[in-house]
Amino acid sequence: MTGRPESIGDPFVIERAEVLEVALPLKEPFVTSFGPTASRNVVLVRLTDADGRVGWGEAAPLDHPFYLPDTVSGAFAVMVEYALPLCLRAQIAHPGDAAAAMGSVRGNTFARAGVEQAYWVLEAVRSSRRLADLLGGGRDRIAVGESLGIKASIDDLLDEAALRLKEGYRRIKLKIAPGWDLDVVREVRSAFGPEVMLQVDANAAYTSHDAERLAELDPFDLACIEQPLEYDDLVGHAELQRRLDTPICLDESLRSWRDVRTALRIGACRNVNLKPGRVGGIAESLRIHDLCLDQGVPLWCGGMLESGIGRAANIALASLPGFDHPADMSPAAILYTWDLVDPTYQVDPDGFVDVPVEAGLGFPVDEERVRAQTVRRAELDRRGNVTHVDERRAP
Ligand code: OSB
Ligand code: MG
Repeated sequence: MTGRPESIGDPFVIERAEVLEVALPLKEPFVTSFGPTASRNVVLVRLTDADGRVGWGEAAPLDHPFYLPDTVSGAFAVMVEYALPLCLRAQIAHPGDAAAAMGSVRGNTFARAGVEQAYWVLEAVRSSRRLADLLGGGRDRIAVGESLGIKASIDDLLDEAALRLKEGYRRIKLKIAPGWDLDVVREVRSAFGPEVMLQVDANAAYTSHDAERLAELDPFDLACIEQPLEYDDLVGHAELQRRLDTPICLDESLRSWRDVRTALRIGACRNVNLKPGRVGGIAESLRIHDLCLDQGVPLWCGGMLESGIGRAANIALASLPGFDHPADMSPAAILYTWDLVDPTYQVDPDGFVDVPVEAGLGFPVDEERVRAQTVRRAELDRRGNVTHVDERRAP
């Protein structure tokens, strides 16, 4: 069990908190069953303590409310108006205390996770430890797969899958939707053979009436089918799982430890995608990790197309022993023209990403780029009062 990681124990003295909405230009739109994600902004938190040490966090909901209700604008507002003031006005000696201080906030998991990450990183900086060590992670590298969006043609998809497999990626995940499912899976399976680890992600594009069609995926030996039904339909997933051999993996439906416990108890899934942002942060993620490890449930770290700042938390988390399937962790080289950390991480020819050896976040933040790409910024003082807001819709 992971337990509560120890801290150095002194209360944090935060002098200044900044919230920055930063534009990250995607190389090409990421297309899922809910449509294309063409623009991608993230919300960063930058905490400065009384000794000038800095902790970064990232909230990475999508810009639009088509994946979950959370949006970039909503996260920005909740962080400035509630999440940060609650933390700044509380006694926080351990990052877990930040999660507790925000306990009265319902939903808004991405906003809470972004603020909480900044405290974890600050704790890692002030104790000169690697973020992974702070969380109890043991591995020095993590296995990664790619999540492939819906493409213009099956040939385009086969080309990209071939490229990633050649580059060493250890698993391929295909986005599916009605009309882009059985044929696509059949072609990919026959092109790359039975050895390739393959799974699909529907992003809630099906209904319980599609059970028969989804059962036709069973012969393709998929590692899982991710989130076939609506985000708020645990019972529907439990009924569907009874009709499928393929394990259902839940993503959107799992927004807390309690959700995961319920889902496992009623048989709504047999596989768990854990994204720290989606469940409200790292402290909640550690509890979910322990639950899955305890129950022997396959667990893997999902992604939200984060910048390297958010990905750093995912990498540290995925170094824990319960993560037994490859993570969605495509590097900036695939998704973006550049990253907000420099240097960023790469995937080695065996399909692994190194867990950074440096203390703190583990990657140097490119502050100049962050400032240049900032479209909206707010600043709070040590009492949680907003002292500055500015908006600049340039990038
Ligand atoms: O459903 O897992 C998802 C990206 C944005 C929103 C939701 C999802 C995804 C991905 C990409 O599949 C995973 C990644 O960050 O590489
Ligand atoms: Mg998903």
